[in-house]
Amino acid sequence: MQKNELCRLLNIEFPILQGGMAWVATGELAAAVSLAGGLGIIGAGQSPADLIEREINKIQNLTDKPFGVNIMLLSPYAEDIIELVLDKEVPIVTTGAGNPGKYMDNFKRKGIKVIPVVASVALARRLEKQGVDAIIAEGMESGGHVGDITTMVLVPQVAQAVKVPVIAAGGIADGRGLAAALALGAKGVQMGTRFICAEECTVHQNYKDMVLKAKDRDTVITGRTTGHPVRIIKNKLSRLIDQMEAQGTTKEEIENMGVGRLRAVVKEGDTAMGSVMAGQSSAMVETIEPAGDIVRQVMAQACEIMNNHWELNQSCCRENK
Ligand code: TUI
Repeated sequence: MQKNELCRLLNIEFPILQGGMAWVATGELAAAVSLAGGLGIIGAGQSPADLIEREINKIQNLTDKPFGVNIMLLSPYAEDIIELVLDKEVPIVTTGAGNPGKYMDNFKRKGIKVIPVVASVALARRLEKQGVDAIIAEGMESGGHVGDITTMVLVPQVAQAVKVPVIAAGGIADGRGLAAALALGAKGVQMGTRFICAEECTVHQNYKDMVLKAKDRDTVITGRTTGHPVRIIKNKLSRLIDQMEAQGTTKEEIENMGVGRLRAVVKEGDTAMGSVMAGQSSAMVETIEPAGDIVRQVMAQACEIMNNHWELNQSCCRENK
């Protein structure tokens, strides 16, 4: 396949980004994705800069290919991470859970490509004016912190509203999702949940097993009352938070309930009281395989789907001429 606009912008072979999931997206995972021709992204989450520096060192020792770091803007360490990516010559930054506008000049001065995640058309428009290089439009099917619009509805609207390339995220786990995203006007996809089950992903096996087992209705959005809704796989923690919300427990108490819970499932495999962040596409993840195989399969399946529509495409074009 020829490179498209997004591949040229990021200097990658395939328009497939791996989500920069906190604690989950390590240097090993990101390296495997970048080596296969996609874009691997390290998730800085709420970790201090010294931990993320180690992950950047890992990927820089494993490959010369482009990679990214995701900066979670609600993190108390966000500014330290920004210093770090400026210092380490990280080529691409994605941002989540906020507006990276005030840091744009610093990134641009270093030639860093900036790709914010948005969950609304309004923010996409604002950020394009501030000079971002591309935009990830993330639907509420995603895992972790989510907005309230589905991918199917958000992506075409963002693609119409901005000129920079749009990357679709949320609910995409295979080539069918990539083909659909391209049809909606995106130039590529970002997948998180599918890569939790990559061989190179170092999370606890219990976390991977929970994603593999999940069916269509097994995720839920928790913490709506806090203003930071988070999609996780249903478990004891999600039921407890539901109860607290129903009883009118304060926002602070509910937020405190979540502290350290993602780390607990990633490191200790606590699937009962851990925050098992994963998207609705968990139901479509069935195997653990190398990240490179995932990238190649997704690409091959999307190409096959697009080719299969060749006849239909020809007949429509004739009829509509
Ligand atoms: O950021 C994510 N996913 C995340 S962050 C995370 S850690 C966390 N834990 C508890 C509470 C909050 C975060 C786990 N998963 N995805 C990108 C994303 N960004 N999704 C939605 C947004 C978003 C939402 C509102 C971006 C900007 C925004 O508005 C900013 C503004 O100023 O208008």
